[in-house]
Amino acid sequence: MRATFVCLLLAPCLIAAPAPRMKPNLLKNGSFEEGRKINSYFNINAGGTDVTHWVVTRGGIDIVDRYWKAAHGNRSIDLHGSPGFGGVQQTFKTTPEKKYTVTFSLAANPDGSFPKKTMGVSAGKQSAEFAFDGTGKTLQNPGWVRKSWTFTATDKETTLELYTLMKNDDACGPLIDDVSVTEDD
Ligand SMILES: [Ca+2]
Repeated sequence: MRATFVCLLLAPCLIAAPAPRMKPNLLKNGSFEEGRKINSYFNINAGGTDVTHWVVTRGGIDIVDRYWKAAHGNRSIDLHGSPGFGGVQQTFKTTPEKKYTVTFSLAANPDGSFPKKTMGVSAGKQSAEFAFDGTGKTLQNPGWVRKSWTFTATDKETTLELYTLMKNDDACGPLIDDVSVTEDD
């Protein structure tokens, strides 16, 4: 009887315990899964919008479907096109003075001649640089790592750009996937 009593007493508490709150991703198509049908990879030059909700910047990029293992889903982006030194950007609503955290997966095109890659992330006028060493990585295991960076919004909307900082290996650049922006507490 005592055990039953304890269970009844605890049950409402367990049900009422708050679930961890998943903060919404302010980006659309952050994993690059939506977009035109492609076979293996597809080069997109600056201004291109073939990756739904994203705009290609600078030179060109490749959207890649299963040629190497994506960090999430089937598709990821090579920030170097075929060839080109590019980036991708997306604009979303923000609240001035609020902090936001950008999180993404980073790797390197395993076919490149220079496995050490560098890339940048910018939000408005703030930016940060990231590096990845793809030495020994393969198409089946690109070695994706999670990176994050926090910025403070200055306007009612913010444009996030992820872009290469490299000037060599013009068809084999840094790889990105699974990008999110969440508002900090
Ligand atoms: Ca993906």
